[in-house]
Amino acid sequence: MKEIRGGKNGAGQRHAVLVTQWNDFIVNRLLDGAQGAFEDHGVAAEDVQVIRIPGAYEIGAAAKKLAASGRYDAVVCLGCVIRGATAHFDYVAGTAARLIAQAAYDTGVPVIFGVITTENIEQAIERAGTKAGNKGYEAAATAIEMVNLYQHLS
Ligand code: INI
Repeated sequence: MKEIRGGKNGAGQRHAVLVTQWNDFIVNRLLDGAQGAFEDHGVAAEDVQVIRIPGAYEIGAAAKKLAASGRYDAVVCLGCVIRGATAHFDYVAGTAARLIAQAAYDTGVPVIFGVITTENIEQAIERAGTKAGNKGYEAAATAIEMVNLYQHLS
C-alpha cells in the first residue's frame, strides 16, 4: 500500500488568520497558540497576516474573500462563541461552521475551523491553552498540514 500524508513543515507557506473581536480575552489566547504552531513548524512571521473581524458570524464571508484572493495558501479562522440564554448562539455558531466549510469547498483553499463553541466560559478557557489544549495551535498546525496535503493531491 502507498500512503499520502501532508507533513508538518510550513516553510514558505503564507497564512491568513481571521480573529474575532468578540470574546477577545479567549481568542487572543487562541492566536498565541496559532503563532506558536507557525513558529514550531517553520512558517516565517512575515508570512502570517492577522485580520481582526467583529464576530464569528462574519468569519465565513471574509474567509471566502481571503481564500479566493490568491494571496494565501490557507486561512485559519479563530473565534469563540459562548452559549447564552437565547437561540442567538445557534445562529452565530451554526453560520460560522457552515460558511467556513463552504469557503474551503468553494475555493479549494484550506479554510480551518478554529472557532470554539462552548456552553460556558470555563469550557472556553479550557480550550484556550489550559486543560484541553489550545485550539488555535491545533488549527494552525492543521492548516500547515492541509496545504502540504493539497500539494500532493493536485
Ligand atoms: N459573536 C461571537 O464571535 N461570539 C459570541 O459569543 C457572540 N454572541 O454571544 O453573541 C457573537 N455575536 C456577534 C455576532 O458574531 C455578529 O458579530 C453580530 O451578530 C453582527 O452580525
